[in-house]
Amino acid sequence: MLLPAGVRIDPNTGAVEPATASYTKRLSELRGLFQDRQAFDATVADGDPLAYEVIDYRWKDSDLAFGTTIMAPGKVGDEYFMTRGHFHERRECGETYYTQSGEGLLLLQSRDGETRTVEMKPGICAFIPPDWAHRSINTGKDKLVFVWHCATDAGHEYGEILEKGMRKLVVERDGRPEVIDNPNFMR
Ligand code: M6P
Ligand code: ZN
Repeated sequence: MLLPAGVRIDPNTGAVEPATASYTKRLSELRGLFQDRQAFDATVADGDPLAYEVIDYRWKDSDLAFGTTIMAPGKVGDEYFMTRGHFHERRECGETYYTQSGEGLLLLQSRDGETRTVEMKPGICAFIPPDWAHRSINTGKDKLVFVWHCATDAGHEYGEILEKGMRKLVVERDGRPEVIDNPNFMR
């Protein structure tokens, strides 16, 4: 039987105590995501920085799961560090992202190609409707830490976003984040 628990989440580090699992993604594991391949190779060669970490509180016998994502600040060329981005395998499942610290943008794209962004900053809980692909982007100078909540068996579907990219990019222009069309988006 699953038992109730109070799980401590550190808003600055994203540490989850107790946690059930975690993984990290280094930049080299995100090949193909960024537009500027030369800058990508150079940044990987220059220490292959940690891009993000995901920490889970997840039990297969529960319908609900949550955890944190901790995203490092950084850029590849003028593109900010980002997550891979995914739809959910179970298309009826949405998600929430509640930002604890840092600043970023949540980039969303519906199945029929509508795009939206939601600002990520402390105090904002982003609602991700079912069947919208979502990618988070750290546009700040510090860590971006957020708490996510979704169905335990929502599943990740990476294929379409990995193959085609997203329709929009988030780049730095004059020191500020700007959302632009992705010139390499494959229809
Ligand atoms: C959020 C959640 C996780 C997801 C992670 C990284 O924390 O949505 O389920 O795995 O972001 O995103 P991605 O898997 O797209 O790289
Ligand atoms: Zn998700």
